[in-house]
Amino acid sequence: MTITEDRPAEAAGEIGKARRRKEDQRLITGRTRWTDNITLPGMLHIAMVRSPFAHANVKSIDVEEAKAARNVVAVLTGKDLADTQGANANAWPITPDQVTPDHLPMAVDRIACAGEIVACVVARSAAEARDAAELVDVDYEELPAVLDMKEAIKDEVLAHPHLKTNKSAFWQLDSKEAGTGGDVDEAIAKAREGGIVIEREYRQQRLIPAFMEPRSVVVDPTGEQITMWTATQIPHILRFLLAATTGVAESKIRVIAPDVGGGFGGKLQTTPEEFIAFAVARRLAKPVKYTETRSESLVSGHHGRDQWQKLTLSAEKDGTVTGFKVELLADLGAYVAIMGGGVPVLGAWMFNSIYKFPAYRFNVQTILTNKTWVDAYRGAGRPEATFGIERMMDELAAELGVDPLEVREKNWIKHDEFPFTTVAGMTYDSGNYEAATAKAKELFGYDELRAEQQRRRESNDPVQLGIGVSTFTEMCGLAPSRILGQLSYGAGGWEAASIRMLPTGKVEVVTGTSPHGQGHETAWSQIVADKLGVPFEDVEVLHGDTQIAHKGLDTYGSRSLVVGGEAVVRAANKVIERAKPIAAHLLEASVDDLEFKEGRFGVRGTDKGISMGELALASFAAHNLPDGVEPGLDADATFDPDNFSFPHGTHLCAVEVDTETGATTMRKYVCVDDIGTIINPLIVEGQVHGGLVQGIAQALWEGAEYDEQGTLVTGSFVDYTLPTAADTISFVTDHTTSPSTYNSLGAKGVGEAGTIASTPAVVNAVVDALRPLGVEDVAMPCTPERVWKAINAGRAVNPEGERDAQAHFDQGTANQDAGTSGTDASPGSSTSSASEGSQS
Ligand code: MCN
Repeated sequence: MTITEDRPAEAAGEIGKARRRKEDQRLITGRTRWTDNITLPGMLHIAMVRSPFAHANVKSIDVEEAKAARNVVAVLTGKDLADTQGANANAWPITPDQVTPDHLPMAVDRIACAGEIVACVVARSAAEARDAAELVDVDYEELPAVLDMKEAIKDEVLAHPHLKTNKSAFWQLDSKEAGTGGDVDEAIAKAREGGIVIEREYRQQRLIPAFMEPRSVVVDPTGEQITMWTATQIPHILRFLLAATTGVAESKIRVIAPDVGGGFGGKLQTTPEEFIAFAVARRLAKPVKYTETRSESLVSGHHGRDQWQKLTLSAEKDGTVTGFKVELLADLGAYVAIMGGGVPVLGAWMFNSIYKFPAYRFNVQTILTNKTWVDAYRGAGRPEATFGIERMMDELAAELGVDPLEVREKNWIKHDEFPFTTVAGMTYDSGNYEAATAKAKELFGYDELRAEQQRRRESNDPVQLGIGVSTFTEMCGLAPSRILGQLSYGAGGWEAASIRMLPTGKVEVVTGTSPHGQGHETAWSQIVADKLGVPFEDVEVLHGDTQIAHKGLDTYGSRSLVVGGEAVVRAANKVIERAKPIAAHLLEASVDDLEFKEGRFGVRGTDKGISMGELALASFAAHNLPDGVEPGLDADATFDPDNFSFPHGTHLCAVEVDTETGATTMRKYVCVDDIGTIINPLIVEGQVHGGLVQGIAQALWEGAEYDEQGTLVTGSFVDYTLPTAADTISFVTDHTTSPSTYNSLGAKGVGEAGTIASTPAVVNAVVDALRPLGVEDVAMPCTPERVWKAINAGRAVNPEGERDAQAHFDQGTANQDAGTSGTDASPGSSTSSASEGSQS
């Protein structure tokens, strides 16, 4: 069953209808304008000269040969652009004393990571610019680079010597100090006496957002304004930061995000390339274009995740959790990017997840290294947290020898306990973990698969079955603004919408959100058609242009529907309110006698009525309006929610692990998500599918790796294992519905849910398959090599497992470098495992 199958194609209203996305026609057929398709008269092309070194002084740059190359117009260095290039800003300093290195778009005298830009060539064609970039001769003095965050924390080798430290910020949330729970140290100490303490260390490997459309920017400085087209998620934030850091008046900058081919957080950034293109266009007074190659994208677009998690969970012997301590090291890379240290901090409110933990502490030390900067990647902080807690709940279940769902159920918030304020201080409005789990178990065939697993274990089947569980929640739609302010977050959490009623009865919706694959044009049309009773086809949605949608906070953090969609609802309600006195006047009735239904004001008890379309024309003509009523029905609204939205769900995954080769094959994946009211089930299903693939990819395939010199060795798709449709299986998706109380739609976000939930489900499944062989963990990505090594290492520490596996393995190949270890696992004792793969 899928979400779309159990919903009528024609829902009663527009909300809930599985509409095909109206934007897809142009997106899929390519009849649209991507930034790289834009060609302006006299346009010049930029190629970047990037450092091959991770850390170096720039002693000199010889540009003469490049300048003399055919059709080269200019070669510019950081010194040339010094006064005009602006700066890459960190918009979320997580502490007042955060150490934040200056981040110039183009380095002037020192570079701090490979791929950093030291010069650019401007030529009449992109090919000529690239060729000439090869001729720029940079004399580097290589400096020692620090690449591993556990080394960096020692401050022996410095990523930025003048800062005297690699430690950027330390941030903590403690339930005892916050008054939201007890003392976690006490809880752990007590459990060491007579309960259970589980200690684990997990690695969130570095990932690279790999959107379909590489980043591209065109800048035209020749008009009254400087216009920038760019493949971004954040045109409004970008315009603000361009203005704030270059001194150009905001009113003189127009940023347009045309159709954007994916972002996944990777385009939630003000990039050096955008600033450089802006500065070069201004300097040469000519339109310019820069489009990155895929290799440039992988090395210099921001990366995601990259954390070490040290987790300590205490419980009573019956499995009731008494405390949870989270200590993170987060590698920020060379600079503190726009969200920077805020990404791991987002996990602070989510590590406790759906559980009623009485005591909790979260802290994170953010660290600077000589690698590409790290920032938001689908889920941003919440996948990491979900992974940590869901892996720990499995470890607790293993310790107790009970089913992983049993220990979760013992600890989760029951459906009649909402609203519930968690130990991290968040108030969850609604949810039903029991219902989602029951539905998921049924769709999965949980008991049958467990029985099959048992059979395979008993028969020593070389292909073992693993079942992974992830009962997750997340918070999306960052809000309200005043709380974000208290957290020093640089922006608000509101969103804006305008509805323009055109004289013909057609409707234009202007939204501050900036979709890049999420289908807002369709969903917002459905909302407006539903609220105003106008045909879906009559609604046009305008977005992503600061001149048209002058107010907005863009698209990230699964905020668009719950904040921006609700702003659309509020604007629609205002349109109805504006139309009401005009309708009453024209119908010669009292406002109190009117009712609005299906796009028509009717007079109760009569057949008299007037449609929205007729009112739009009447208010435009303004020939017969009531006294004091202004012409037009247009309305603006902004919405600043009182709280986040808290989607949740139960994801179940079955994998088959070939214990002879280490290969993992997905067998079945079922997810039941609860995202409250669904606007468009087809879009939601697409969002869930895409999200799942990204989360599964972290578990099984993807990982950025650097060599000892700080060169990204996964710098192309040959080495960076991005999955394709062929790598995945058909997912079974379904839902339960616990409406949100924080917006009138009752909706919760979905854009990141699949990614957040799926990674631990898959790793839990892999470990579950191998646990009888003594395996307690496999470092991500769980490649065949790592799984194979883990089996061998597991066998080495678990004689029973060794006996079980005897038939299949050669004892002589046991390898301890497997990202796994197991120790005493008897109840009442501490257990610990550290997992580290070969990644730095
Ligand atoms: N929706 C719905 N009913 C709900 C929830 C959502 O019909 N209860 C619909 C919305 O109307 C919207 C879509 O689902 O059309 C996603 O909504 P939402 O959860 O509000 O997420 P955003 O629109 O804010 O999108 C951001 C989110 C994030 S943070 C990442 S990362 C991500 C994602 O969306 N990147 C994407 N999905 C992506 N999809 C594509 N194709 N490309 C990306 O780069």
